Amino acid sequence: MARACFPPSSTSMTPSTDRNDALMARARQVIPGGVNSPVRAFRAVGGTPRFVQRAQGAYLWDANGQRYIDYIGSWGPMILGHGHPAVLEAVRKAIDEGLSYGAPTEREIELAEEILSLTPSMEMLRLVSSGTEAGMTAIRLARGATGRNKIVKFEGCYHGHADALLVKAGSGLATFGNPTSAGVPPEVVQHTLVLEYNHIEQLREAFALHGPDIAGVIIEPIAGNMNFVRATVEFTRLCRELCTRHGALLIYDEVMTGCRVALGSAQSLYAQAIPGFEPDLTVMGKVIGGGMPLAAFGGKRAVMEQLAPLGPVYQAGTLSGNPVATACGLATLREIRKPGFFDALAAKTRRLMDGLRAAARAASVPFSADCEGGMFGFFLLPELPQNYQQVMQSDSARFNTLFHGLLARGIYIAPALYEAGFVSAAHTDGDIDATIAAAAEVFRLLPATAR
Ligand code: KE4
Repeated sequence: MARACFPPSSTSMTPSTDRNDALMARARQVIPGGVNSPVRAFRAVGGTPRFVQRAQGAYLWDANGQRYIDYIGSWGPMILGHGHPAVLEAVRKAIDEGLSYGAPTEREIELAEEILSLTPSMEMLRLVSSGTEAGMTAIRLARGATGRNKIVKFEGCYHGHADALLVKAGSGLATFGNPTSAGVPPEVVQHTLVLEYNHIEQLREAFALHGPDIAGVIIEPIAGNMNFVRATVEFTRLCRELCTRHGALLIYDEVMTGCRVALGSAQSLYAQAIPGFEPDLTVMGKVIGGGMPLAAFGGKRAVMEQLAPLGPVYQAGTLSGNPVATACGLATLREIRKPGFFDALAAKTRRLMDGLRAAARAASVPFSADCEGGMFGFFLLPELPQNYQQVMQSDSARFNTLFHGLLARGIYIAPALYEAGFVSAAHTDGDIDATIAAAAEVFRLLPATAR
């Protein structure tokens, strides 16, 4: 998705970043933009990315030895915090047994069984190495299983960087999307229809126009790539009804929300509101790999058996089901399924949001926040947004000031206003209170005119 860049803010409050600056200059010589994934480059907020030296528990240390309370958690996977002893032990043991075999292992079955037991909508799954790969293959599978080409996605949702999904809305419902990246031919996105998130009438109209050709609808049920925007229950019900009526597959992208907003992922929350609710395919990543390159997609047996070697839909991977990554994921899932884990995590996240809300109110800063399990989002807007257009009404200059103010106080949040945040089991009440106190200071520094 194309996103605007903003000028760097004053760095007068930040501690010395000499070594980060030096490393960035060196990185730029050998890695485009100095980073291996664009959002790490701080382009939206300006300034120099922190080069991480090490991490432990809730903390990261940068190249200057400066400590930060980490609310990015590797963009979601680190639900236990960094360096959890049970996870490290499982990984060390796995390493001793070999790094990769390119052959099946018992541990892959165990991890598949573990994920399936938490996610009843899936009867089978396949393990891959990234969320992008999982989302891309779920689309191919939906097309292969239905014999149709059209895919519906929603503006502001991100499903990885597969060509067919790097697309923004076309000029109307009768036209399909436009590429958001150079290198994606218009023909490749001609079958992707981009609709507004939570827009009931548009979804109805899209199915009325294209129903028999739609292979699937892919959605982030809680859109972490719009910071934190929930699909309404009404919208979710309609997605389900229309897919069922028209024979399309409902694909839940739970790469971010999977085992993060609840043990049973976001779909378990919607199933509480809509009895019997299930997506047809689920895409997962991040937490299920515990910090190693691992993701998955799964669904009902009849659909999953369309995959090679059983069926005609091809998919493969040299490192798929890697023995070290599966050990890491399995150890992580075994921790998070312990009784009370999610209640405690959700309580911490709520404590953070409640504290930030109160601090913003005290400084008369327009603010709204939402959270679920260990995932949160906040906006410098008086009301929670419902779609991408509303998210983008956030004042980027004020977010920029907030971001750098927090960073200077040792608090590391995502360097973009459209990215969710994450609390881990390692965050203490003390960390959270320190974060709220830092935010209270920064809220008071926001330009008076903007409050
Ligand atoms: P990866 O290919 O990055 O493993 O996963 C792609 C993906 C798919 N679906 C959702 C809902 C996602 O959030 C992601 C990846 N998330 C981004 C953060 N917005 C990862 C960070 C990055 O791109 O560097």
